[in-house]
Amino acid sequence: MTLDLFAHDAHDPRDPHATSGERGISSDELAPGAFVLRGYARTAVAALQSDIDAIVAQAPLRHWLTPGGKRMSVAMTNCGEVGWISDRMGYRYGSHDPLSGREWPAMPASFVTLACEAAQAAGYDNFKPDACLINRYSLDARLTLHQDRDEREMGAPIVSVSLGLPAIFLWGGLQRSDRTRKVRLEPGDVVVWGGPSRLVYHGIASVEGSFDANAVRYNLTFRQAR
Ligand code: MD6
Ligand code: FE
Repeated sequence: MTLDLFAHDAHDPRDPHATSGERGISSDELAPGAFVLRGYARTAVAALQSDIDAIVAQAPLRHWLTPGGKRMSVAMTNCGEVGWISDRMGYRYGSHDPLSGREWPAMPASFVTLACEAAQAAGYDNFKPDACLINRYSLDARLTLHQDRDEREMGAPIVSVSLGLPAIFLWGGLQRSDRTRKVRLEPGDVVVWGGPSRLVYHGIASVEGSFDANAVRYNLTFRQAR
């Protein structure tokens, strides 16, 4: 399926009136309520990356322990009113970075705008993200199949932005044992999901290498957590 996305888009400074079709953006519907907006954030990747670097300077990326005591291979940090935390006590959202004891860095206005516009393009009005989880994947990092269910507001979608190296995203069903399909996510792709797909199992199977041995993948997920 192809949606006609925005008639205008604030992320393309060259032509704010270009239609999504003119900008080469298409959308795949993964399942009811879940869309991959191909290249939606393409013109914003450099600005997003420098905002991420500034956040990481205040709240460093770290490898959380799972409640079972395993070190996660994905390195994480947060910005926004609350951040996603994991340790032996479980998964949860908290207003302070446990490493520093300080509040998480504020969510840049450009992040909020991008997340809200992408949500709207997928049919979700009034998205108000209060949490942005920043994930960094090196080549050996994986994210096993999981549901995102630590948020209070299950009526709100999640908006996920891919940057850096491409990755193979696993898209399953509402049961962990459901078949998964593989979706290749490239930098600038945005996945929006909610509604009947809000609790679909998903993960990252692998990250694709490149000639640059230091390259990594970043992913931003915006949530309405509280
Ligand atoms: C990732 N994303 O793309 C991992 N969760 O790196 C997620 O786990 C995720 O992309 C909820 C909604 C969208 C996502
Ligand atoms: Fe997730």
